[in-house]
Amino acid sequence: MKLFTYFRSSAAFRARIALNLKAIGYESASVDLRPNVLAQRSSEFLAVNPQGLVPALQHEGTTFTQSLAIIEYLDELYPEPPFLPASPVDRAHVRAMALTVACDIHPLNNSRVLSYLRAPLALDEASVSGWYCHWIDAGFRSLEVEAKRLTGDGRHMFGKSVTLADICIVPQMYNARRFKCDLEPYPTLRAICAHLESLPAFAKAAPEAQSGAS
Ligand SMILES: N[C@@H](CCC(=O)N[C@@H](CS)C(=O)NCC(=O)O)C(=O)O
Repeated sequence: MKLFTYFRSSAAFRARIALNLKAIGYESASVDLRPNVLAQRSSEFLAVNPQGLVPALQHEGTTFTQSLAIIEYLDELYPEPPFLPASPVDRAHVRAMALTVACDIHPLNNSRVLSYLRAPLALDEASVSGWYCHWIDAGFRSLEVEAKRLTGDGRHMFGKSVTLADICIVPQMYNARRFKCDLEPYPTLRAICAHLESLPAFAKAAPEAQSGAS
């Protein structure tokens, strides 16, 4: 498998965690998202993913995009360990928490959105950070309540094993720290992430563990 990734991309971070949890070896192709490079908008990468976003995964001649679709593809291809619980009710809870991150927080804070705030909207860095942390807060407030209700051990978002919700929360927490958002109001999420980040599959997927991280 070949993963188009960027060390700092939180959506690619999700895919890297999933690949590691399934113990799938893969080749990494770095797509430099820095504003002065914008490799995601090159014709070469747009031929891989017309959306110009990472991650993208190539496997057996097919290219897959969207991190959650990639992760569910891997889960269907390699069912162990499962990323979703067995019952439909529990699966819906896990998916809801994952989607809170992937649909309600991340898209508002993606790099192209932040770039748009800087230019043409001319927001200064303090305002951009304020925007970032506002949407973290809006999402984390509900996730804190949900995780407190659904965790089985204070170390996982749902139950007592790693699920799709854990794969999504860790990269988002990483970025929230990077933007210096106030995380004091989220003790449950912080405790869960502290545990998950100690697991090899998560640690190996972290931005600083990627080659070319700077
Ligand atoms: N919903 C997509 C989001 C992908 C995405 O937004 N990736 C970001 C990095 S985290 C990206 O490639 N940004 C490039 C840009 O904004 O131009 C997914 O889950 O894969």
